[in-house]
Amino acid sequence: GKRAFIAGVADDQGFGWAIAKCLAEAGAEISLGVWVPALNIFETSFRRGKFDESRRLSNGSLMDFAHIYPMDAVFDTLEDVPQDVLENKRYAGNEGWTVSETAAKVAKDWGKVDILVHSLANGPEVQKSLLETSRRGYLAAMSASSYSFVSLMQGGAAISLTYVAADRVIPGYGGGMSSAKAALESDTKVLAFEAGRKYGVRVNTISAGPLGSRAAKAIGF
Ligand code: ZID
Repeated sequence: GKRAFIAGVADDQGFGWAIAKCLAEAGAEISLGVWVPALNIFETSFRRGKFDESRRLSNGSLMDFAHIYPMDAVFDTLEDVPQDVLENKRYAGNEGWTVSETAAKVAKDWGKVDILVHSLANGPEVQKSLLETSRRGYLAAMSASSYSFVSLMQGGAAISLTYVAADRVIPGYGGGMSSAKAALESDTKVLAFEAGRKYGVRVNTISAGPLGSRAAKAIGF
């Protein structure tokens, strides 16, 4: 079977979870990269059986994960992490969660990843119009939602999720999130060219329809 790493699952409500299920149905082994501050509640809920119903596959078995890693896709190396994050109590007790450290763990535990699924985005100022968005908020949206895809590319076939606000005006999709999706879509083409030649893999992005995930509810979509 194929090995799939899915970045951006923290409950059973989002696209990442749904994609995990499809891949599990198709016989893939799955590991997750869970945002560090969300990991504790995810693992607790998982252990207590909160997701058991939605883990059920068509053959009756429960979807399982080979590994669940804490990850924060806005940091590439430990040197990139500011002191306040290191000391944040939601990060304390977890280690090796930057992108490069996570990639090294995955390579050690698993070897090669066949499929990368990027199902994560974050725009701290998404509720502000682009006109009102600060530089910090804009760059944070790009870092979490666009560069994270570049950073996570480690040689497997890759797919991410985008939104039509990249090329049409969708009021309410602010904070630089429209910019971030436009970058993600352009990067998908360039990465398909580069990684296609370097690794012989495909790189794609799917423009998603509406799903009542945690992220979507947070912006009132
Ligand atoms: P989700 O909350 O399940 O997934 C986002 C995940 O990202 C969460 O698990 C977070 O913990 C994680 N995350 C955030 N920051 C970081 C970080 N720094 N490091 C690691 N993890 C982090 O929500 P989802 O399933 O909606 O989002 C998955 C992908 O789908 C994202 O790229 C979205 O932008 C994309 N997407 C979702 C929707 C939607 O409707 N849910 C739409 C388009 C694209 C959309 O907004 N009509 C109106 C709206 C839309 C479509 C049609």
